[in-house]
Amino acid sequence: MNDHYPFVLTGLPYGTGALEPYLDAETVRIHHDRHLKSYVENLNRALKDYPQYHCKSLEWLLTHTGSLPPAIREAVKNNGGGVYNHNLYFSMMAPPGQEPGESTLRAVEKSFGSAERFRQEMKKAGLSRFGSGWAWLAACPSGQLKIVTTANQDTLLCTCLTPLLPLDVWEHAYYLKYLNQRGDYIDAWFHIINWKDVESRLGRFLL
Ligand code: MN3
Repeated sequence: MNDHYPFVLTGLPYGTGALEPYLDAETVRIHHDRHLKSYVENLNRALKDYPQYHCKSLEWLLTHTGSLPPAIREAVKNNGGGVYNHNLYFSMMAPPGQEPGESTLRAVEKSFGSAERFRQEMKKAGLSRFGSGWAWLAACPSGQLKIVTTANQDTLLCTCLTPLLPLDVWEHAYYLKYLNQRGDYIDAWFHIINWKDVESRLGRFLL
């Protein structure tokens, strides 16, 4: 992926129907091809007339929003955050049938007591985020896992937390199939987690 201006829409690592029946092809297609695409386009539009930022990475832009010109600060924060969060989100889902590996399971059990308890906490967090935002499984520098939420397209980049697993709880992520039943979407999403990716992100904390 092009990690500087002009940012490009990253392709999905699976077919739009690959997450069925938990997440339908139409939801995945519209979410990726329209919503994520708009974030990419709006980010590029915001940066277009500011060549001094054309060599900057997305992470740099998102961790330096305070130093950006006021005219583009919000647009870069919201659309850049949208690009960053969605690239993680789409890459961290996978066709049904994956299970957490041994070391991930151990880390989850150590922090939450059990995998079931982790699912309960994650669901509770996703449901409690009022309006639009994200729930995250994240790692503290100590290796302790925790669940947090962020509003809108805020990222975890300016925190000390390492994101391990993002859950998009914006209505656009589930409304076509689940209408207003966010909890049903979250229950379904547990079946399509890319645990292999969680494990590799968790890797450095397991040493
Ligand atoms: Mn979304």
